[in-house]
Amino acid sequence: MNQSVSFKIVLLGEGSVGKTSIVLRYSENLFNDKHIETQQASFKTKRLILDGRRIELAIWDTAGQERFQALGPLYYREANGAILVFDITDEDSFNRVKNWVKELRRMLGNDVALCIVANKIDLERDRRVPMETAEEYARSVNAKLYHTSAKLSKGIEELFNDLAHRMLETASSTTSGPNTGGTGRQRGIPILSPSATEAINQKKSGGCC
Ligand SMILES: Nc1nc2c(ncn2[C@@H]2O[C@H](COP(=O)(O)OP(=O)(O)OP(=O)(O)O)[C@@H](O)[C@H]2O)c(=O)[nH]1
Ligand SMILES: [Mg+2]
Repeated sequence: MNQSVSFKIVLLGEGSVGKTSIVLRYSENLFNDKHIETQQASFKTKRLILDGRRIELAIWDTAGQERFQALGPLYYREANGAILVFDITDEDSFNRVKNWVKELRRMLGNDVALCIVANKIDLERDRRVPMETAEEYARSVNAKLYHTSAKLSKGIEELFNDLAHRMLETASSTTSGPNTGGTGRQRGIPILSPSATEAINQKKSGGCC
């Protein structure tokens, strides 16, 4: 099998939209009904095999509350993919996603794979953001829209698999190799030695800054 390729993914979005829940569902298949406000960004590592390639995802979960907003650039700076989450029952959270999209496009250009995630689809009754509005918006900014429920484990696996595919495509189409993006961003890092893999594993789960 080929070398591993490592990608950084960052989750952004207003407080309470379900970022931590999405990561928890994907990494450990767990769900917590309580909102424990994220205070410090942390990451989890997930390994998968796609198209015969070994992939390692470093998934950064960030704090959504307003007072942490200025820290965003610390976490999205070298991201290959960004998951921008809103809660379908909260219109403000959708507007917040629009702000993130503007900021990411401005700071990272078009190479970052953007996923807009409409979370809490199990609360369809209380929906405030029409599906068509979200779809139209995602198209207009060249992002993909995903519909998820971390609670019911719907759409989560598909979200990360699809994003991994997209990042892999972008990395493969970079002829000049990794770490050569115009923005100085890493494009998918081949992990060359077992010790490099080990170093990442040691940081696995709960790394924070
Ligand atoms: N019904 C429903 N509730 C959800 C879903 N995802 C998350 N929640 C709930 O929404 C609340 C907030 O979830 P979190 O994952 O902590 O939200 P967050 O975006 O990480 O919030 P911050 O850390 O403050 O930025 C919790 O009570 C979760 O149980 C979902 O898909 N459906
Ligand atoms: Mg959180």
